[in-house]
Amino acid sequence: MLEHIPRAEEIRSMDKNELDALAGEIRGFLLDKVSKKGGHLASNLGTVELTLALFRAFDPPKDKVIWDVGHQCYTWKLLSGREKGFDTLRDLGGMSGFPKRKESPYDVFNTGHSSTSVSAGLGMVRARDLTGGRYSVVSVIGDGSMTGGLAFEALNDAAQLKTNFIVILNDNTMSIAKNVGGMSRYLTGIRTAGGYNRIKLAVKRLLSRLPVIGENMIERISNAKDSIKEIVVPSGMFFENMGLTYLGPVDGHNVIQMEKAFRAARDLQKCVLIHVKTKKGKGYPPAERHPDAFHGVEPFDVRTGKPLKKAAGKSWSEVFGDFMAEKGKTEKKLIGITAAMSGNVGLRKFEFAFPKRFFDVGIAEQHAVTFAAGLAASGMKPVVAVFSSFLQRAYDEIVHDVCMQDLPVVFAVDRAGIVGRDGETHQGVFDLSYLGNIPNMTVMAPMNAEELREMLELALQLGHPAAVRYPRGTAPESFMDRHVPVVYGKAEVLHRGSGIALLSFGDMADIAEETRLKLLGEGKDATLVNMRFAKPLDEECLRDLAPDHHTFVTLENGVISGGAGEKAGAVISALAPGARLIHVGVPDLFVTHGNTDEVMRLLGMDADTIVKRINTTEK
Ligand SMILES: Cc1ncc(C[n+]2csc(CCOP(=O)(O)OP(=O)(O)O)c2C)c(N)n1
Repeated sequence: MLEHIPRAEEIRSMDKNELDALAGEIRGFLLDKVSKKGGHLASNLGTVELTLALFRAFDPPKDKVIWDVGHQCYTWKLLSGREKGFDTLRDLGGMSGFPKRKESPYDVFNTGHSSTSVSAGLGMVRARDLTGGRYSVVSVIGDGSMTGGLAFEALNDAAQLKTNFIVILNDNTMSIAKNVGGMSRYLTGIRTAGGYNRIKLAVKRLLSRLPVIGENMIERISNAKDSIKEIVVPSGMFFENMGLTYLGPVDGHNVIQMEKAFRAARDLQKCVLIHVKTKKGKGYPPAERHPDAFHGVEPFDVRTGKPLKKAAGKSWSEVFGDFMAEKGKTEKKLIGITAAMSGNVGLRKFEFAFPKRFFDVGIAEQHAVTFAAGLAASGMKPVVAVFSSFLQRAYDEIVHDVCMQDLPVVFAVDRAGIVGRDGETHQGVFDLSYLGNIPNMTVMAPMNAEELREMLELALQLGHPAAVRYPRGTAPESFMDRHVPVVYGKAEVLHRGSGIALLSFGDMADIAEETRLKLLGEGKDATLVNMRFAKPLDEECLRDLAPDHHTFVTLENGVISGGAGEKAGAVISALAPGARLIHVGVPDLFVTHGNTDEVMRLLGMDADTIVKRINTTEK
């Protein structure tokens, strides 16, 4: 048990044994809290000693530390006075699971999406130098996040620096799952420091046995550390050749060793990359064995590692994954693409069944999209499975590489809508707006599993760009016990009433139906439409409703501004100029973390609030 949270000065005065004991207690604390509240576990267990070393070598918050993605910052939060926050971790109004500037001066930059820390850090370095500041700037980035192009753009720029900037590469060989690609292979190839020394000795012995090389020569070669390094260990050469100084690899669970490297780095007037090796899930055997399963967790039993609650049914991601695995059997040109999220988006079955047609491109959404465009231009049927919020990264690639060329790329847009406890960086609320404005793009939103499958089928047959967006959580298999097959561009009228029309997009169907039933209880027989297509909109359906409806309520799990509801509203205003329009969706703000239902109520996206709005004259 962690009985006392030490202050930075106390951490600095601890010896190795005390530091090891503290690290163990912190792990116990994190395990206890995360098992109760859910959150990111494995990455946080891996960065305990790294955080302690940062507190010893630097003086935060004067010195700035930026955590890439930020899912590994729990020890940082704990040691910067936020112990109590762990009781409300990721609750509505509680402590965020990611760094937040408004939460603490120790959080100098908000993160959540990967690969931003080096750019942000470099910006802070330039600002420091322009204003004569005297402090260190440290960006901590994982090997997974290093696969994102933005990180390379920033390192390329940082190589020009003539002042100090420290990048700590936290290499645990894992992204969420096993890291992929050339950089990952390269990092794995870099030997441990001990290994390097052993190899140096072996070379020395080998050379001494060669008759033509004398003792002097051996010494000279052995001392020419860099050239020996180049011969036997290409340690950090990639970074060195770029113009960065490489230090490492350093044992990321040895506080003293890391502290030494960090202190040495502080004195160099250039960008220094310190390669730290850690173990994801360190100290909790189930997480060490299955670091991907313990990357992000729901509340679980610490003894068994098993979730406390059983899933209520198949998730939307699983329905998508099953569709892909089945479809792959007959559609030989079907390609599954993920940006380091195979398990999360449900592509695992496809990955195992069709390894040659599955591509994990690393945390590289931009590349994933243009890569898919290249595949589509060559006659393949690529499906990019991606979270709505991460697809934001690839906007230009969607416009320039896919839609402008009208290429048949299918986007399976997962986590579209309010996602809950991960909070503002992960809310998938912009896609209806950002996809709905692009020529050649079709945008569909299913209300249940059956529709998701049909929409994916339709998207694959279309021959043009198409996106199917669906939320986090369990997918209802059917809705209102009825099924009308999906037809391109057509909405489905679920109930025909008059006066009030509820126009629902995707998973808002259940809230729309709840609203309809409440209105019915008040004697108002509202029409309920499952719009299905955000683009193209079914204008014929709206024309049909215009004569006998005075109020149109659009419902979408996304931002109102520029969304499907506003677009429908423009059509309705032209068809029925006097009609009252009510848009239900996310207002013009970034949506905080918290339980999804609570958050939706806060935003007025619940049936009670909708009925209230309908019953007032408020527009
Ligand atoms: C742009 C973007 N895409 C995907 C993700 C989802 N994601 C969160 S953490 C993570 C893996 C990060 O790996 P790494 O940086 O090595 O950190 P580790 O989890 O191993 O500590 C991914 C893919 C994200 N946060 N941002």
